[in-house]
Amino acid sequence: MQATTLTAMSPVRTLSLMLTAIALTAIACWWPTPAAAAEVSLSYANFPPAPTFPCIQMERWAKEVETRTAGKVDIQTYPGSTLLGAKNMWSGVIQGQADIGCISLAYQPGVFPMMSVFEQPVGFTSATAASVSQWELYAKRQPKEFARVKVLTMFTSAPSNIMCKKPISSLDDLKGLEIRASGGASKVLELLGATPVSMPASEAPEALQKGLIKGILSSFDMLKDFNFAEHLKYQTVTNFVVYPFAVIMNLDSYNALSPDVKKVLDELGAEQAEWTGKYLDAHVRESIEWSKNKYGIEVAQLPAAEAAKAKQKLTVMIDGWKTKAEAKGIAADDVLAEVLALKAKYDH
Ligand code: 3IO
Repeated sequence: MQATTLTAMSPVRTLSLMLTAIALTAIACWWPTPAAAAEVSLSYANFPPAPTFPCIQMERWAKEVETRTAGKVDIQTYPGSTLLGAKNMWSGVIQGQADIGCISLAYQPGVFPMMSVFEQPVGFTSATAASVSQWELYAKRQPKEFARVKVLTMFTSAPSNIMCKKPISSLDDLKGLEIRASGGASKVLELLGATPVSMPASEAPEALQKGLIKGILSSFDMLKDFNFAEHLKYQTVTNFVVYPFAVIMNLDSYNALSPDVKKVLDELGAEQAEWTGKYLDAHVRESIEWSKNKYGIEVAQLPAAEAAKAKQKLTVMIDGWKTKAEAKGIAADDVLAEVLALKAKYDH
């Protein structure tokens, strides 16, 4: 008797089951599915902590790419050296440990004979002007020092100043003083008689805490973003150099992208350089105000006579850059003239 109950389903019941199935299928098709999973997921490594400007620009870029590719591309960001650190960023991206990475060129002296022109004391007074100039020079000349990667954008720090435990009002005050810097900025300190201690920005907090350094030569955003204003009360405006950066992508990762995605990335290069410069220039002003209010920092200009002396001492630096660049087959005079023309065009 059991068999009968199983097979003899009433026609009404069969119809209602069929209708239910049809209705469920219809609902399933209509129900908004979560945004289609991204077709491409890219990792983006950065060395300093998340609140610093290289990471702020990274998040902005990631968001723009996700929006402009309508969710096709998903960017996983790794701030604070969680995927690659300052020293293995360049090689790590080339090897594919991250798809994208942000490098400060000053951390690898000798590797970028052309673009290190932006580490020279040519007198940029804003991150916006220097960033736009750096990108324009790169885009036009495509130096072969970057041939192993795809360059997505470039930008610079704001002009570098001395953040110190003691006031600096003359070059004499700098004599033998241990100051953290890197690349071109370290060379500046050496020529002025200070004792440069070279390391990436991400290692500076520990060096300061251990008393290995008395100050830092970099841009004023660090006063707030690394909380350096707490221990470095005396700021001396020198505008010696900027630190150039590059956002680089693994070549295989880039080549694997579809033409429309490549186009989105390519078109963002110039815009991102300018966005980052503008963000940073505004943020430096905010950082100084914050530091004055919270820690009562003092900001002074290097006296004009001392600044003139410094400028004189630094002229050999540009000659040194030229010699090294020429040895690598670069038309150094031509490049330098172009940088100065870009500066005249954008820096006022
Ligand atoms: C910098 C690097 C990482 C985070 C914030 C920053 N502000 C200015 C710089 C420039 C730089 O590369 C350096 O080492 O001072």
